[in-house]
Amino acid sequence: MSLTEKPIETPERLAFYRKIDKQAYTPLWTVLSDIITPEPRSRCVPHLWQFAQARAWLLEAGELITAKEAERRVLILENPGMRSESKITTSLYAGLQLVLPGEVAPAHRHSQSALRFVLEGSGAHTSVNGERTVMEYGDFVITPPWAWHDHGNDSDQPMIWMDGLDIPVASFFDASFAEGYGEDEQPLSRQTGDSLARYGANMLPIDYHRHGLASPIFNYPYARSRDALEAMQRQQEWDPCHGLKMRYVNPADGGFAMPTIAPFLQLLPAGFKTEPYRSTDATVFVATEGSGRSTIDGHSFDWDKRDIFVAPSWKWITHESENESVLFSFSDRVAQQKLGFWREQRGHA
Ligand code: GTQ
Repeated sequence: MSLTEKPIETPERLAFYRKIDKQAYTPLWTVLSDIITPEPRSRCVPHLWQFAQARAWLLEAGELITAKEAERRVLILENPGMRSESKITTSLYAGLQLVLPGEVAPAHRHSQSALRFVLEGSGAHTSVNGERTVMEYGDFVITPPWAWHDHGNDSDQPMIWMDGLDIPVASFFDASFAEGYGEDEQPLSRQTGDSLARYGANMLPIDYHRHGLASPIFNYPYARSRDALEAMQRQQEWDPCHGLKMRYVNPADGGFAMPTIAPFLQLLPAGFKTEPYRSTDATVFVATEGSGRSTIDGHSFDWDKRDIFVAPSWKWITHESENESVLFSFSDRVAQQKLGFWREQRGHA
């Protein structure tokens, strides 16, 4: 017997299994090699969603249902290996949300954490815990667990962003709670920009005490993150597997910005080809700038600005940038690291 093989069955054994099965018993040796595997075995497959296609279908959805009636007008990006499970990876959900001019997506809250990554439009807003933030292309916005949030669009253009949520994690733990606020918009109690000033200027209020696990900053503006990458790239210190890759942090503790979802932003200079890399956190990438090609588990995906693609756990990935490119990405790395599961490997033999 080993972890990779099952014992050969005999008629006596099979009769025994049938007898105990009726009372909800299963012999471990018949399933061990399926449940404790030498390497991750995932139904998650690599896939790319083209933004142009998604956008057309989102706008079509915009003629079929309002944001208010839908509660959230979102097209879920479903992993082709896990259809009808509302997952982009085994542990994470992703969707594309459209808010049309004049619309509101009503205030609600849930145990699941959400991130937004803005892909089109300018000037729509999200309010979180009494503060409104105005969103621009590439902004990374957090809705912490159980925080009231509503979205609105006072601009004259459609607004589209990617949502990333830990819905499958909450489902796994059977820990989903949700409620509506009862009004479209929550009352505002803080000035726009207050959180970023208070927590996002390399200072913290002198008597700051954390409340909750998410970062107190809830909009990480793209302009700032992009400026940082621009300044750093002059140093020409490229990680062979990642180019120049940064993680969005919670300034209160230096950990990831969210308790369950790890967000990243990376720059690849023009013509850069990364060395193979794999890690146990299946990762969702958004091409924020540029164009290129990523090869995941031997499948190549050409991406353009705004396309979204997913790499499963423990599959080799390489990126090749055509021109200078920026990739936003998110995964469950923060959760895996806290629980002791996370592994990575660079450059296969
Ligand atoms: O904006 O609150 O894509 O509650 C899925 C569930 C977005 C949201 C989603 C949600 C939201």
